[in-house]
Amino acid sequence: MREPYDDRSGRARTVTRRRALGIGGALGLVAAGGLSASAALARRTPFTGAELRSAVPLPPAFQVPLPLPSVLAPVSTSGGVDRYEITQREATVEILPGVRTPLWTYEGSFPGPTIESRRGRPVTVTHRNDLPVPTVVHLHGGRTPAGSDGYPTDLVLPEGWPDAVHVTHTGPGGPGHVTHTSPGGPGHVMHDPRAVVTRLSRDYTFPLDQRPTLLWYHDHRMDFTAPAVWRGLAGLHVVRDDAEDSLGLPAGRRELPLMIVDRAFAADGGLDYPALDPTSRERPGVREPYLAGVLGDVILVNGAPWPVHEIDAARYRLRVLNASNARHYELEAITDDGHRLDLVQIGADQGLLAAPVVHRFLPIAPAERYDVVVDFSGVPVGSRVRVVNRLGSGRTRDVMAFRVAREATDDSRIPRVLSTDLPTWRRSDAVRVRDLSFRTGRMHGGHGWLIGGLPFDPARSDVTTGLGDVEVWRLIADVHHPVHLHLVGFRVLSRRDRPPLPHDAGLKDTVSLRPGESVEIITRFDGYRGRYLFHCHNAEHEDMGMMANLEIV
Ligand SMILES: [Cu+2]
Repeated sequence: MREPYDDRSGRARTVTRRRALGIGGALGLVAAGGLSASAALARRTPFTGAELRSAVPLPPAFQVPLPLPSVLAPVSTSGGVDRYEITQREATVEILPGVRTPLWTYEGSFPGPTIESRRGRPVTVTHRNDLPVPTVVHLHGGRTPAGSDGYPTDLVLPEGWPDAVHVTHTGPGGPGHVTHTSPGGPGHVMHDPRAVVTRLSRDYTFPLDQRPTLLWYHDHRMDFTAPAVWRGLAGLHVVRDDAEDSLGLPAGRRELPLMIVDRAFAADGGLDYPALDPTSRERPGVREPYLAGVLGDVILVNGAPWPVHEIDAARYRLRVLNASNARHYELEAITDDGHRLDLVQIGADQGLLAAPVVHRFLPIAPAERYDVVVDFSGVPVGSRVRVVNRLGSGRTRDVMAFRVAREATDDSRIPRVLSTDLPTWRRSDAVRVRDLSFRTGRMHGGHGWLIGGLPFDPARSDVTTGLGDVEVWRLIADVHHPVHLHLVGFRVLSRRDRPPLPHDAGLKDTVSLRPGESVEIITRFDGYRGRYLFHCHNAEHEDMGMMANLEIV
């Protein structure tokens, strides 16, 4: 098999030593020498963003047990709908051993509780906002009616949030009116007459009429998504169906969700984040060196630093999510004696592939998911398999480890045919082709991240398409931009005018554009009419303008 990243070869290693320069330096070049200089520099770096350094002692790797997020129990299952309640609240959690870290959480934990659902069975989640700021919930990858999709101005206001200062509304659930200050400062105000603002709580309904896969829910508030997710507002949502259950894939305790993030810790034990306004109340944005993205020096999996998990010598299904704000990973699994285990990809963002794809390492951008089977049966009992990020250096090279604890029987299998329902859209099906650039630029007198040369404006129409239309989008990037479409899954048609890479297989909702790269995707705008979004899922880029409206009529 062709190695996906062979075009970058060994250069990344030399560049990581120049970390002090980072992309902060590259952004300096944007001002001095224009976009091409930025792209030229970024092309030689494996990351986009700048790394915070923790101010507390960090634990050794592979000591803390891997937590598994608790599965939320429904409050009701009557009437064909599973009903859940989640309270968004502050909580203090021990992430690093002996260190107390205040977080913003769903139900007091990070990650939030997992919701397990069945294809086609609706789920309603009542989110109550007990946090000090407005929130918005988006179910990433959900095929969701627009009213429950978490549009960034559909705020849920906390108690005591002043109506008059930034938001006015006509009543809970009623038509709202949001006035919001932009990153450009208080002089620039945006109006969104279509916002639906509620106070204290909101019901989100998810029909889940979609392929089974790993979704995740997270905050999506206008201008403040990055700090809110960084503080802990993220959780998993699994969709299953009978067809997938009958495949014989590793299941039960041999199916593990792995939510990977990076974070940094301040001297007081709290999470460090370079916000201009640490309260996330008024002024969005981050300090200049971090404009390209905020990276942490601690890798957490399911909320634990560099954890270890005891396993059987058997196949495991690993459902990997990169929930980091800006960090990219190239994951590989290496035994202590240096042997690399195959990563057998069975699924992408939007569910099962047609057939398994074997990787030696897997690149994963923010918000992407991979469903992977790893066979540990050949690993001697008592030894260890490390999951490593080839793009990291020093401590960020380690992610987690598995310790093989015992021999075991294994009746799981990986069928040669995993699914037969993947869309087969062809170029000739497309009723239109759009070109969309994802680039840095000026926004309201400051630095921004732009789509098609424009920063996000909720009141502007960007893409309008008909329900059922098939379109080809040609996306082009300056630095790394993981591009995410709400509502629909898509297929990757080409990368750099060449065939897609092996990890582009299947149905995706987020595609990783690497520096200077163009990618073509094809999709059918199916499901629901209404106002949706597409955006960069580097959370800092997203907050600094890199979103656009997707109107389905
Ligand atoms: Cu971006």
